[in-house]
Amino acid sequence: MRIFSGIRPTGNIHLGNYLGAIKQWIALQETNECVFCIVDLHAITTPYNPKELQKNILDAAAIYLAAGVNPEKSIIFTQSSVKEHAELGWLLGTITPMGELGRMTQFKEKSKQHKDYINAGLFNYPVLMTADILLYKGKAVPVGKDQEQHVELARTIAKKFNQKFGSPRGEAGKVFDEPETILPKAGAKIMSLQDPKKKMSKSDDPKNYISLFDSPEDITKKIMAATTDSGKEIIYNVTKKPGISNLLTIYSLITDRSVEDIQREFVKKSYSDFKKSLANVLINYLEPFRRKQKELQTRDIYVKEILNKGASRAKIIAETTMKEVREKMGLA
Ligand code: AQP
Repeated sequence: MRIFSGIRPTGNIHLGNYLGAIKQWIALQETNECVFCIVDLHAITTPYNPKELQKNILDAAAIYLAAGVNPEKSIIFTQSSVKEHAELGWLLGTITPMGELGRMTQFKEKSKQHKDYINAGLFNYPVLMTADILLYKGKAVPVGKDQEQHVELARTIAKKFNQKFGSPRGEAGKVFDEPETILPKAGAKIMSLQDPKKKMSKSDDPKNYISLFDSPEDITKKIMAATTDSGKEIIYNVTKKPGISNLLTIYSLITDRSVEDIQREFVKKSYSDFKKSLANVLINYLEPFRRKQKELQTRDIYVKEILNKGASRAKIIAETTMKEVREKMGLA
């Protein structure tokens, strides 16, 4: 099965991005053909600094590699280096109803967040994301909960395309499969450390998230300062204890232990004991990420070469799909 997923190089990739998306990729690449993109064309739909974009792309590539994405198995590349993404995005825009785009939660939230940066690219984001997936005939998309609505829309657009341009031969006449969302069983929505009712997000103040490259000191500071709830017990209860529940979820996913098991360990212990232990667990878990980043920072050429090779492999698939799409749409 071919799988597609990506991350916006918009700064510090965090624990939410990792637990919601990247951790799944590592397992999936063992038995599937995976295409993992650094989606820079999506990154520029919200305010950004052009001088920092190339660095953010290389940082994202370092995270993919440090997390265990294997460039021998999976295709890793930067979206803008394969022009077919933009072309297919434009073509699919012509069959996407405006109403569907206006319903998208991400568009509404980002428009509120960046009131003076509400651009057509942000509105069309889900169309480009559909193009990203369909260009590789992706059958499944491992993402966090916040992206589920976009994959649903990708299914709608794929269906519309098949109905409008596919051959009338049922399954056999289909140009695109309708891609499925793959959500992790737990960790599909990691919450902000300071406001556990909001999702962890890179564009928030760094106090709200643990970046995968955070120093041990920063990890300890952020976890110790994370919002907890009234009461003393370390119990999973999202409604009554959203802060502690979020920290328990993180603890469980990082240690591969059940939440119940962790709760048992911390019966009669304080929030502070629990947080100290979580900070230590995170510091150890993220140590290879920091080490790999340091190593890769001195090996820009090597990382760029991986991205270039990935782009060449991606281009072969993308060109084949585009040839078919142009023919079906009467453009060739
Ligand atoms: N808090 C989260 N919990 C679980 N998964 C998450 N993802 C994002 N936040 C969480 C998943 O990470 C992948 C990459 O996300 P993205 O960079 O494409 O954009 P995003 O969803 O908008 O992530 P951020 O961190 O909130 O970035 P900004 O602040 O730049 O918008 C996706 O699979 C996403 O579901």
